[in-house]
Amino acid sequence: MSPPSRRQVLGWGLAGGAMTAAGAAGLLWGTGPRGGPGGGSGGTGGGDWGEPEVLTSAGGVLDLDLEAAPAAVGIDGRTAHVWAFNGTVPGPTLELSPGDTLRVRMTNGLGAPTNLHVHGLHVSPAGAGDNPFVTIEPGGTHDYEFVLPPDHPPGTYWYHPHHHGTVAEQLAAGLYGAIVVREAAPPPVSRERVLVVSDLALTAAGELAEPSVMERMMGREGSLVLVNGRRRPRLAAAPGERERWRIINACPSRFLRLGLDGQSVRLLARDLGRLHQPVEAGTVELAPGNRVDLLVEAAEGTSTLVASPVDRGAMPGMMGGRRPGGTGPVDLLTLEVTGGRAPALADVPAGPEPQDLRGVEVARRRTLDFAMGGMGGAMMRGDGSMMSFTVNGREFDAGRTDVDPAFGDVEEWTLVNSSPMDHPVHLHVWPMQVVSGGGGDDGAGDEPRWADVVTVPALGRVTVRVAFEGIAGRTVLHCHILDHEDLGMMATVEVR
Ligand SMILES: [Cu+2]
Repeated sequence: MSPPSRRQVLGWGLAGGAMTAAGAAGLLWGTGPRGGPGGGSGGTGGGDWGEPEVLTSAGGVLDLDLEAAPAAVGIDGRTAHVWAFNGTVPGPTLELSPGDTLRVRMTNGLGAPTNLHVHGLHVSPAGAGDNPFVTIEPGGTHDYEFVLPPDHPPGTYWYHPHHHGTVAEQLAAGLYGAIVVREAAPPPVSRERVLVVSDLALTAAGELAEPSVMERMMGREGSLVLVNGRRRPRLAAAPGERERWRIINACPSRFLRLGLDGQSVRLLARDLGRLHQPVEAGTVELAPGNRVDLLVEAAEGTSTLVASPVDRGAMPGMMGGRRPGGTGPVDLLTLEVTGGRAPALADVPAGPEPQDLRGVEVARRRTLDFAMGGMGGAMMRGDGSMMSFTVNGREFDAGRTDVDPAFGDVEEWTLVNSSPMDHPVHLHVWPMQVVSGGGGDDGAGDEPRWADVVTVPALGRVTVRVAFEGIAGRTVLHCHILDHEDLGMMATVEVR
């Protein structure tokens, strides 16, 4: 991978704190002398590598209790008061196979409504399924049942709350976890790791910090960027080993442009889509919600996984020149490769030929316009209430049906962004194939490019095709800058 342009030493609070009222007042956790193990001068960060508990299906079923509740967790040697699934950040990793049934009895231990979404899974959105219209009141429970079809694409997915109006807040508080759908014949690797990347904004006392109105409109970015709830963990490998990293961007708004200096890295999969052949990866970019599977061929030395800043646009005249993602590179983890050389592994065989909708007949074409209203400078009010976030000019209304594909049809959608900020668009249940626009050349050439979050650049457009097959029902599409979604940039989709 290409090296990061430069390296900065980041005090956690100082990085993003400049954009918050709390940060300006010096109240963010980390604005004082850096503490905790490894947090001192030139430290490589606190804590060693770790992953959440893994819960694996047996006999075709994974059955678990999941409670969303306040929790005190240790981060970098200190105590942070967050919200967590089953007391850990991230929550447990759920390991499934195609055809499995996932049953989750979810309990709401928060003081606010919540629910659960299984991001990327091709499962029914009806009833007890992946239903974004469910509300679990405080103290309540809901029994979810997600039935994966036998031909469900293997891959890296994740879960998080999806209750409209509080999604960004609940993710920013610590509520997310990984889902891995196993392959029958995985590529040969020395080991596999799950890397859930998230960000947190904490006060000096370790409490969750409130975002400003401006931060919500830009999409909040916590200054403390974590991998599996740890700051700059260290992990070890031997030369010649091959690792598979399943990386999930669980940040509410932060884009990740990832580079791993000094190592040979190949892109194996994006979102649900295993590439037919892995390709050499320079930097790879993940919008919020995106995943990548990387193959790392370990070479002796010490390397750092760095998230470089991504310019995702700005609102003119409203940010005082500050732009989201402009806080400098962030070191995510350190890989130390030492010791005797591992025996060589077999080559990675080609994956299945991906489906390609480019040659098929399109039943219907639509244009979906993602807009931020009230942009005319003077119209801006201090409370942000003049700013509307819309799809085709309308804010989200759960009772209205916006997009109504017929079951079995292939549709072509032109996703238009008429605003000056990027919007990563996520469609639940049915994956999208990018057929034009979208940039982000990942080296896979003309190969079909599948994703469940597609970034539509500021003032740009992207064309996708979607096959509404396998599953019918009513769900949503929305911007995965989750503050934008909460502010209205979401539409209903009903497939009949
Ligand atoms: Cu957006």
